[in-house]
Amino acid sequence: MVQTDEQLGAQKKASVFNLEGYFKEKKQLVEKALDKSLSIGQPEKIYEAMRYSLLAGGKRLRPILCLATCELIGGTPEMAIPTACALEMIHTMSLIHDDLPAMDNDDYRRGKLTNHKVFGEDIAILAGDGLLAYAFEYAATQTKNVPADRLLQVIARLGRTVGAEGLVGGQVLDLESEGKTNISAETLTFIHTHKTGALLEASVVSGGILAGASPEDIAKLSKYAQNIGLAFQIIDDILDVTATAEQLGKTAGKDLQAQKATYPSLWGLEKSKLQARQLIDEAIAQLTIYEEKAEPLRAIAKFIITRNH
Ligand code: GRG
Repeated sequence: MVQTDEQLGAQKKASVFNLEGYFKEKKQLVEKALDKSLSIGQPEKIYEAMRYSLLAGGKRLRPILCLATCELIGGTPEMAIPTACALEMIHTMSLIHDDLPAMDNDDYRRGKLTNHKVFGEDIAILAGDGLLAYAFEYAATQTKNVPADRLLQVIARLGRTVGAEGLVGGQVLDLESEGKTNISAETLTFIHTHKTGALLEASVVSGGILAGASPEDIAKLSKYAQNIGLAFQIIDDILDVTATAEQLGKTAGKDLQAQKATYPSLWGLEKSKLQARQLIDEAIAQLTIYEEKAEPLRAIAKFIITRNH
């Protein structure tokens, strides 16, 4: 039967992926799991500090990417949820340490006072350390129905991601570059692929590993993640210039104030937007073979460049 243009249009509309609904459902799952993952123990103060930042909201992008990829490769949310929580614990600890006076010195994060502003610097450092250690313990002990060799790969990957090969390395170069006016695009890209990209890539890849992805899948997923990771950071830099503190939930204009090299300072706003768009197109191109099963990952990639917070 030949379909009319109207019928085809209606069909297309109905099949448009509902990212808002998807985010809402996955976010609820993640929030519930995070709340359950960490109850108050002794000494109470450190658990309160850890929970304060872990449950302070945020987009929960990393856990959602992990869940989405696990499902894309044929796994279940149950297989990925402990790793998804571990990823958010690692992300949260990196934000706590990043906000410290010795680093970015921020008073607000996710619309709330930063951890050290509420609990003091000493406890904030320890809350970060506690979350980092617990992330590994949690993924290792709580993951069910996943072969041990896959879990071991995920844990090794997470270790590499947080260390000098990843977040720590990126942060060091970022700190060393502050106030320098001659930072190259290569240095800036090194900083961001390590500081931001590495954890996004680990989120995507770990979901795949848990579900038993092939080396070919992992290669495609890695490329997808590297591209969205860099685009994410370009947009972050753009938002630091264009968004309000209210939209960001943290101080706006911080990069300019700290004389940080950013993509807009290097390329200007228009070229930065164009580069981000190209990276997203390349990321989406990696997903072709997965057809409609990859709709969540495609929609997340598009969200990254249209987000305003
Ligand atoms: C990991 C051992 C270890 C130490 C930390 C401080 C540090 C080393 C690294 C800094 C990492 C960092 C803060 C990178 C910035 C990443 C980034 C763009 C954060 C904002 O992410 P969103 O927008 O935030 O996903 P929400 O609040 O939505 O989760």
